[in-house]
Amino acid sequence: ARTDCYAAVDIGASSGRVVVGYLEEGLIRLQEVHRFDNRQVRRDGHDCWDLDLLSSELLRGLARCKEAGFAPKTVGIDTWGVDFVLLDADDNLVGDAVAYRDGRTAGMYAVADAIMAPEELYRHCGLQRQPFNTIYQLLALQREHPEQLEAADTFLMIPDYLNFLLTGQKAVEYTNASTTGLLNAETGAWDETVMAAFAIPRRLFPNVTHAGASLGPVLPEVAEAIGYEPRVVLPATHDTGSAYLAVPACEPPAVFLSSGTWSLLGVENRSPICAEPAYRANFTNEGGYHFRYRFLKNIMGLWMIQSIRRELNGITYVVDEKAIRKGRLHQYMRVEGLGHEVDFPDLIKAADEAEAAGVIASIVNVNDDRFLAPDSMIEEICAACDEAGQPVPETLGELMLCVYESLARCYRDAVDELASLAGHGYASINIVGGGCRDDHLNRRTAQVCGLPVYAGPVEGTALGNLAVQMLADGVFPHLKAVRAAIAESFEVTKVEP
Ligand code: LFR
Repeated sequence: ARTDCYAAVDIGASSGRVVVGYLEEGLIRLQEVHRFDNRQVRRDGHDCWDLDLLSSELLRGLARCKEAGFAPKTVGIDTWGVDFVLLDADDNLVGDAVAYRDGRTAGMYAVADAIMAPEELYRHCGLQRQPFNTIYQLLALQREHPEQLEAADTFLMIPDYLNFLLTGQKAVEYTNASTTGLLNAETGAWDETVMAAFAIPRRLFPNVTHAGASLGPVLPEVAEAIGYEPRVVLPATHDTGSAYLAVPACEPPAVFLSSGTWSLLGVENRSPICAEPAYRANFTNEGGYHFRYRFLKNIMGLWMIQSIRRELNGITYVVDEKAIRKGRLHQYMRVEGLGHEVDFPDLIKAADEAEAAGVIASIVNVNDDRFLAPDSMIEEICAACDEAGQPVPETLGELMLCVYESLARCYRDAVDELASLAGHGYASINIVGGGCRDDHLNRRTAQVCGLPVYAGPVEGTALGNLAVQMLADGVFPHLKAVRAAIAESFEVTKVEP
């Protein structure tokens, strides 16, 4: 098997993949060896991640590398941010890995604001306000299950936990830790003032470790199961941190957009911006690789489109409860002539046709929390249109046009905010991630924002993950060199406004 290669395990809220990367004649080559659907399970009244599913798919994916002829030198794991597990002194899980879209944080803004004003918290942590930030999840846990916090010995985020399963080492990686709301934006260390104010026990939190660090070889039983013995290296374990690393930054100054379940729109800065205007615009300062900061905004993103697709196909995202009856929405939306499972191209086509037919899109505020985890995304969008006195979509095309136009306008507003915060305009939008394959969205983004869109690479997150492993192994001397190799190795499509 080929050994001069690296494996990126990239797990998003909707799907996970294992991608092997290696260098061939100076170009970076990728091979996807495993892909799976992620999902949540309902436990003890909450939507939770299925850790058994994640760990078994992780092992299966690593084993598939070998089956595909690779025995990667190192493995790096990235996932979505903010979510965590607690381990007791014997390393057993305490409680469930509650998922960030779960409703447990309802009411926690009020609890938190009574302790520390949100602008003060922002001055410390520089994190955009989102109901699911780890700090609000921990406040919810304090109220519902204080005994869990008492029984806990260690706080690990999801990728940290998977790394622990692979190596037995407990480390909390910096980029993902920066999504907790507990890390000081300036120092990059746990903010003890914030932790003390919110009575979050500092003892649970291992000191932060940085991307590029090695956690050593996988445990013998893991090596046995997968058929080789890689070392585990920390990439930017926050998927968005990895994705931003892979942005080729065509036509600067460029706005970056990592497009997946979320649309993460922003720029890369050398220092955090925690002042009042950034707070008001609700931009975040997330920690990036090698002391870079992602100054960005979360936009609801493809989640809305993924949810519509799942709903039309009668698939549930959360297993057990909240099941959506198959067929009901088909009829309601009068989707005709499909006769097969709805896939993304069908949804794009429906929007294209509605646009060509001159449909005027209804517009919703995609960043309204009502779209975070509605029982029915379709009904939620229709209700939002209705409440705003706009035509309620009656066909799939009208619905999709509404989502696309609303997303594109939200992008435009965020670009405008960025420009006014930075004091200068931007020349282009660089989109990476699965969403950059959506031609309708690319085109409308270019048109509505009035900027050229550069779309690609699609596997941005896995690439960014691999980039840090290659840097750690000395394949490239510095970040600039990897980025140049990425720009040269992957096709980027330009879409004119
Ligand atoms: C994207 C992402 C975002 C984060 C959200 C929740 O996958 O990591 O950056 O805000 O998921 O963790």
